[in-house]
Amino acid sequence: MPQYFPEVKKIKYEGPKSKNPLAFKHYNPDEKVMGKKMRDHLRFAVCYWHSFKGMGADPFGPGTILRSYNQSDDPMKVAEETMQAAFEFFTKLGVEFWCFHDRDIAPEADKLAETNRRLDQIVALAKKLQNDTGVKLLWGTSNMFSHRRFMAGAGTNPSPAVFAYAASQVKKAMEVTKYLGGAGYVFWGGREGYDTLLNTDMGRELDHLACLLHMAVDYKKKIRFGGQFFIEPKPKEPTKHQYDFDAASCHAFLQKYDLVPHFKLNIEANHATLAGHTFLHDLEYALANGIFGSVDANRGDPLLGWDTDQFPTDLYDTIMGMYIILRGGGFKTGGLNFDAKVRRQSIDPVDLFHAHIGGMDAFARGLKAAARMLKDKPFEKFIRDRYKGWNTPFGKKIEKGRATFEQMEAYTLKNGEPRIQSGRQELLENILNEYID
Ligand code: XUL
Ligand code: CO
Repeated sequence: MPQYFPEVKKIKYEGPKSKNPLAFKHYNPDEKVMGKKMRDHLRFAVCYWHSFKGMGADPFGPGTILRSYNQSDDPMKVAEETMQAAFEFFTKLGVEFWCFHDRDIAPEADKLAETNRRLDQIVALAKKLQNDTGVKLLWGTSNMFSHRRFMAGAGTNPSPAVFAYAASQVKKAMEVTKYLGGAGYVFWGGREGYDTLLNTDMGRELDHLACLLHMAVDYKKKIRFGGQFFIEPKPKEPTKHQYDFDAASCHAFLQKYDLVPHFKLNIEANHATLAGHTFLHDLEYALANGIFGSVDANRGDPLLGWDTDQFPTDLYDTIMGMYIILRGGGFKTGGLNFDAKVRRQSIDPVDLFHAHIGGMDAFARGLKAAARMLKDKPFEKFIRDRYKGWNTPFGKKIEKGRATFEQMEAYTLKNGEPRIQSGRQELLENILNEYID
């Protein structure tokens, strides 16, 4: 079998003192943290679209990256060689999981039947490579945003014929995800939004999106696919406004259409920042509402207003992200999928390794620091104390919904001006810094 990354051997853990750029300094897969192996806490996945199909194109120019596995004129040969290269990469990097869109792994043909046949052919190869290597599928998904038929959306398209095409595509993508043993299936509404309200019936589009998701729920039962369904919030790009704007608007949508029991959220860091939140805000919202599921790990650039999908290296985000995730009980079916791409100037295959090693080490450091914080509980103690007034009979009565305005007035008239307390933000930020290493 040809080697696509001959210059790189299996990446090993060498510890924090190592200067080897092709070694982990912090991610030691079998080391236990809070009684569980790091690999089982972090559940790292490589995404196929950026790492194996993204060649560095941007709105101002075509790709800059050339790979030995995409040189053939035969698109099916390219698909096969790319899949071989991807599994060589997963194995050398030592990740447990991968993720894909249907159209990343096999090229679309003119007719759906032929497209599905091509997909089956490549999925058979993926299944073999999964069996040979032990690498598993974290989630599959369907690309319903690249082809021109989806220019006005998939589930929210004004045409029921396009809706039907989208549903057929989800049906097939769910079948192959099940066949590959996927732990989940993601819905990211790439063009489920609008460019102008002047041509859009928002209420009707939302109803249609819910119809598509209900059909998926029914089909999941029918084919006995046991994986978790995820919705991935994103506020805009490619459309001006996307309906799955952020964790809170996805939650409202799921509640309105009785879909909460069937979906969790796949929170992507750069999508949360595009929504004007932080990654941590959307994680916390999802956990507080019992809908956290998985993470698309990346970061944006504060000076660029779009989805730059950079590899995550910010330790504040990885520490606080892991702290929130661990407080919620950790990943169950989800994981940390690197929905991230190397920069346009990072044209060498080795750059793909540097990028993933950096992201994995950043989350490993986050995990270890979060575990130390969970042991000491400096913030929990402070927060518990801050809200302790609610544990008194007076506070409990309000929380249980048994209090009235008249009682609030009587209490205030009797007790006068409330005693207020410092929020201690500076102290808490100093404490957080102490956990960085
Ligand atoms: C796009 C994005 C997608 C989803 C899967 O911004 O994040 O790649 O993760 O469709
Ligand atoms: Co994503």
